[in-house]
Amino acid sequence: MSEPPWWKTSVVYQIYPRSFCDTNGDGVGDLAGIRRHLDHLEWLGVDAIWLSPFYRSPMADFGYDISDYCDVDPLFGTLADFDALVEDAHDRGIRIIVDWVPNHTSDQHPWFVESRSGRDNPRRDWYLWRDPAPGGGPPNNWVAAFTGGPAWTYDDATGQYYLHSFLPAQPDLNWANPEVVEAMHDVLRFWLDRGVDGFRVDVVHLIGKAPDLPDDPEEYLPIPHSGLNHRPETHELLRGLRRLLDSYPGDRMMVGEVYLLDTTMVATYYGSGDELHLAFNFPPLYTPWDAERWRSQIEIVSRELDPIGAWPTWVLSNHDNKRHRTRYGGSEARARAAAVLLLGLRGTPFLYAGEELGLEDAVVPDDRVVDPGGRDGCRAPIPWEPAPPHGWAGADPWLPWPPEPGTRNVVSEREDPASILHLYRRLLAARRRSPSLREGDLSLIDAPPGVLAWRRAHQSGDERVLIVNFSAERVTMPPSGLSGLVEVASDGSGEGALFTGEVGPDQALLIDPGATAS
Ligand code: TEU
Ligand code: CA
Repeated sequence: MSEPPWWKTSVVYQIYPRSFCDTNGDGVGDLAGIRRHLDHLEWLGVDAIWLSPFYRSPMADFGYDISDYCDVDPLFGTLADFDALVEDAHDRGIRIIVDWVPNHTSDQHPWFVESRSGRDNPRRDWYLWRDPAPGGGPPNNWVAAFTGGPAWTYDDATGQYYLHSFLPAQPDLNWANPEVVEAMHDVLRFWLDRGVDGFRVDVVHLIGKAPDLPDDPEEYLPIPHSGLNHRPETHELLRGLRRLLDSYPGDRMMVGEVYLLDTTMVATYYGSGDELHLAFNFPPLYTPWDAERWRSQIEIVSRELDPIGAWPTWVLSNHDNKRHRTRYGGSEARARAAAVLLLGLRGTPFLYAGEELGLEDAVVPDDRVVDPGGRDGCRAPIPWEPAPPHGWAGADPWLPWPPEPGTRNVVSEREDPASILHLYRRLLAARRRSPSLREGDLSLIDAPPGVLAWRRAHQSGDERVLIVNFSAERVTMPPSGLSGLVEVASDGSGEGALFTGEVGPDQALLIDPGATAS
C-alpha cells in the first residue's frame, strides 16, 4: 500500500504576507514576520504554507501585478530572507507553496515595457495587442474584473489596444507564443531550484485563449472574462506545466485557482491526472450556512471528482472574499462548527490565516479603502499580542485591525484552552491521528433536518463520524446504533465522553465510533 502524496493529506495555511506580521516598522507584513511566527504554525499543526505574492510589484493589485517574477519586493525583504524562511519551515516539516501569476504581469514588467514600445519590438507578441474594432473602440466586448469596464486599454503611441482581464496595470500574457511559455517555465524552475514544494496558480483557467478572441455571448457579460473560460488551449498548457513539475524530485505540486463557479468544469482541469494536482472549487465558498445547500455541494463534489480520481479541495475563506465567520452572520459558535466541517470533509483543506483565531473582517472606513476590488476587510492585520501594536513593529498597519484585537489574538487565545484556536489545534491533531479523516472515503448518513452527518472510512478499518448542526435547535440523531466517543466538540463539551445522540444548537462533533470509554 503506497503512501498518498503529501498534498492529499496536508492542511494548507494561506498567508497574505502584507497582513501577517511587520518586523521593520513600515506597517506592512514581511517575510521576516512570517519566519518569526513559524512556531505558531508548527504548534497549530499545519502541514504546508501557501504564500500570496511577495515578488517585485508596483502593488496596483497588492502583488498580483508582478514586475519581476524572480525577486522579492524590498517591501517584503530579500531572496536571502525567502531562502531562510524555506529552510526554517522545512526544518519544522512545513512545506512551502508559492503563488504564481501566469495570466498577467504588471504593466511595469520589462517584458511589457518592451512590448508596448513599438509594433516591431520582438516582445510585441508576448502580450495581446489588437487593432481597434472597425469604426473604432475596443476589439471585442470583454469586460475587465474590478473596473467592470472594457478589458482593453488603448495605447496612443502605437495605435493598438492591449488586453487586461483585470486592471489596466495587469496586461495579459500571450501564452500562444512559445517564447512566453518558455520564459514562464523558467520562472517555475527558478523557484523549484530554490526548494519550493508547489505553486498556487492564479486564475489558471484564463491562460489559454481562443485565437480570434471572439465576443462574449450577451448572457456572459455580467461575469467578467467568462468568455475566455474553458479553452482547450489551457489544458494543453497545463499538461506542459505538469511535465515540468514531474521532472523534479519530491512530489512538487500545483493547485490551480480555477475561478469557474461550476464544479463540472473545475473537474476537467485535473485532466486525467496529467494537469493540475488540485483545483480550487469555489461553489462551496459561496454556499451559505445551510445544511441542505452544503449537502448538495458535498454530493456534487463526490459525483464530479471521485469517478475521475481527482482529489477535492475545500476553502471557506481567502484574501478575495469576506471571511466565513462574517459571511455566516458573525457567530463564533458557527465559525467553530464550520471548522469541524472544513476539517472533516474528504479532500485538502485550505485555512486562511486568522480563521484559526475566529477573526471577522475589519470594518474599513471609506478613507482607508485601498483595494480596487473592495477586499480590504478580510486582509486586516493578524493581531499577535493583546496590547497595541499587537506584536507588529509599531507603525499603524496598512489596514485597520479586525474587531476585538485585545482578546482575539494569538497570545490570548493560546492561553485559553477553550478558545477557537485550541479547537483548530485539536482538529488538526485529530486529522494527523486518523487515516480515515486524512484520506478515507466519505458517505453521508441519516440526520434530522438542519443537520449534516457523514462517515469517513479507511481501508485499515479506521473510521470517524462527523455531525454538524447548522440549526439553532438541539437535535437528537436517529437511533441507528451510532455510538463511540466524542473526540472533538466544536464547543469543547463532552470530549472524551460517550456520544449521547444529542447535538446542541450550532454544535459540531467528531466522533470516534471505534473508541470505548476507558
Ligand atoms: O483572483 C481571481 C478572481 O477572479 C478574483 O479577482 C475575483 O474575481 C474577485 O476577487 C471576487 O471578489 C485572483 C487573486 O486571488 C486575486 O487576489 C487577484 O486580484 C486576481 O486573481 C488577479 O490576479
Ligand atoms: Ca514590514
